Amino acid sequence: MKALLLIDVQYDFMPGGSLPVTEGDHIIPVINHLQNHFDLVIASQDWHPPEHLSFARNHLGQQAFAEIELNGLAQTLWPAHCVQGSQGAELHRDLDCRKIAAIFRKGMNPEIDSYSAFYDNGHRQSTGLTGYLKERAVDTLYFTGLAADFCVYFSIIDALKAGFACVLIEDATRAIDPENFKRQKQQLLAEGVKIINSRDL
Ligand code: VGL
Ligand code: ZN
Repeated sequence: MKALLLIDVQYDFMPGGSLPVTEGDHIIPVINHLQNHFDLVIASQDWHPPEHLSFARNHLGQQAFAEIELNGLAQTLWPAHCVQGSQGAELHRDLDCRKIAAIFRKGMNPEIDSYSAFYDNGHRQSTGLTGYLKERAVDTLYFTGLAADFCVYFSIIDALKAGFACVLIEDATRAIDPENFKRQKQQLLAEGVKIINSRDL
């Protein structure tokens, strides 16, 4: 059984949002079309409390994109984004949500960031996504969404560890830093991830 994963297709990661990814909105029609090929579609949603410690504004004298240590883990400080209940945290209205069977929220604990849809960055707490997918006999995951070099990348790393075959649909994602994503793609290929274009499906 295969499943399509839509990672963080939220306004704050789109042009005009607080942590915009270049061309982030270009992936929406691609994802909408892709859904025709899947019987199971799952989404994730970055869902931070206002006091989340990944936000630069919650650290005196820190600027967005600074690198700090937070509770023993390296942490990039971000502009405030995807605050619970805010418009920026909503899934984009042009995203076809009719087939989304479940939405897994992450990043609720203010003390730790959570890029992956499976675990927080310290692997301390699971979202339950692995169990959900295994119970539905899913063995192959197709990844789409934002941002390619953060939440999509770290979700794939965790999915590999959990034993899922992983396919990254390249034209259904965009990176915050495309150069960084280029290196990550080489690593993912070496670990057995298939990288395809939506046309190839
Ligand atoms: C993300 C940075 C901070 C993402 C979430 O969805 O890729 N990136 N929070
Ligand atoms: Zn976040």
